[in-house]
Amino acid sequence: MNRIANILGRLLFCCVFVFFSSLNTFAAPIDHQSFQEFLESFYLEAKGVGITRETYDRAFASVTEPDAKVLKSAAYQAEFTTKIWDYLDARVNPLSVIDGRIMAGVYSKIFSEVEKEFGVEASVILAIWSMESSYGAALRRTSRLHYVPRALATIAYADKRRQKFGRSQLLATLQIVQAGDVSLDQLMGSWAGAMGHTQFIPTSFLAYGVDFDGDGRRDIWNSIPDALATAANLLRQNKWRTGKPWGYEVKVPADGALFKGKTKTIAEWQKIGFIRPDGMVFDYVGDDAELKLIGGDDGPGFLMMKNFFVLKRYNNSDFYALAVGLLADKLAGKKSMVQSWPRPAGALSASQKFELQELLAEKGFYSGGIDGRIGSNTKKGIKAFQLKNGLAPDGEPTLDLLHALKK
Ligand SMILES: [Ca+2]
Repeated sequence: MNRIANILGRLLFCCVFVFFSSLNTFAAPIDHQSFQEFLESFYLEAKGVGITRETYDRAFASVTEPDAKVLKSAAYQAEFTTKIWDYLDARVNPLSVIDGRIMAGVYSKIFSEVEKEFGVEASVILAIWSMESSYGAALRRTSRLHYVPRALATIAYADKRRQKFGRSQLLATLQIVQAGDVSLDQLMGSWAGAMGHTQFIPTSFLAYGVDFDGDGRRDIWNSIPDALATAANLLRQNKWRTGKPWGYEVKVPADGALFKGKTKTIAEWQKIGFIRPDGMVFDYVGDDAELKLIGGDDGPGFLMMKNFFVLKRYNNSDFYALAVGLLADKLAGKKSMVQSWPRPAGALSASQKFELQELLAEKGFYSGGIDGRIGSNTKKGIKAFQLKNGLAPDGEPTLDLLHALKK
């Protein structure tokens, strides 16, 4: 358990709701104000939504300058070349499944109450909890957390591209402060303001936050019942269909890829020749489903139903919603994907990625988590190994490299 907790603790924080895609960030003050001048002028806006001077001053009492780390994160340009199989390897793997089963046992009473109240299956909430904060483990990495009023004020003040987001989220944060859901020293979140076990941004917290343990506060930071119920509430409010699948993996018939992005009933898809790869029959043949080819035209097909799109309300990404769906299936003991992803020749499978990290660690080239995520630290380790062994230091995790490590 310790090892699992430790590994989970190292899993990267997953930032929910917020997926920024444009490319230019100018981390410079907007409107030529100093940060203090900005805070002073923003009070008028806060006052407009009912924030008292007392709340405002209390929220910013400890804040003297922008959060430099927030600006650094805001300027970071995410890689857009991530493939779905790499994304899933890092999130739907033996580790997330084992720990999910443990958490399902520990919190079984809460899960059955949440299921009863909100009509959302425990396996789905577990999968979201895993994706958002590694079942809370990410919240213990306090060095990665930011004081939310300061983080959002920084964005509103200096991040041209996200200024509007920063301002509206900052106003929502001040409303949370005023409502007293959480003490100021615990009002921590990601650089972009995603908070607590289920990584809600402030406006979503205000819209969906639930006090499920009945102590009078909606506390998604410390109360597991509140956090899980809040996630379930978001799905319910967006019309989650209890007991129905998120969709089906399908075998795409010849030329079937032409229908990519089209919506038809399952029965209609069947008529065109789409089948389940395990030979099982479709349920819900009258339901609408959209054909998605998330791994490209040569990869497995998916007929995505209503619940898939409800999951995207949590985080508007096909990768995210598919990962939640597949992990939930595994946690519910259902069969997972049958077909393989079109991984390029020489690419590693999920288990081989774990093996690679273990071997690098054993040989002293890597000290990060054994989590199947090939991030910059793992790549650094690979390069160090390659240099030491006379190989071209490209940092790429390939089968050849794995074989070299095994020698
Ligand atoms: Ca509560």
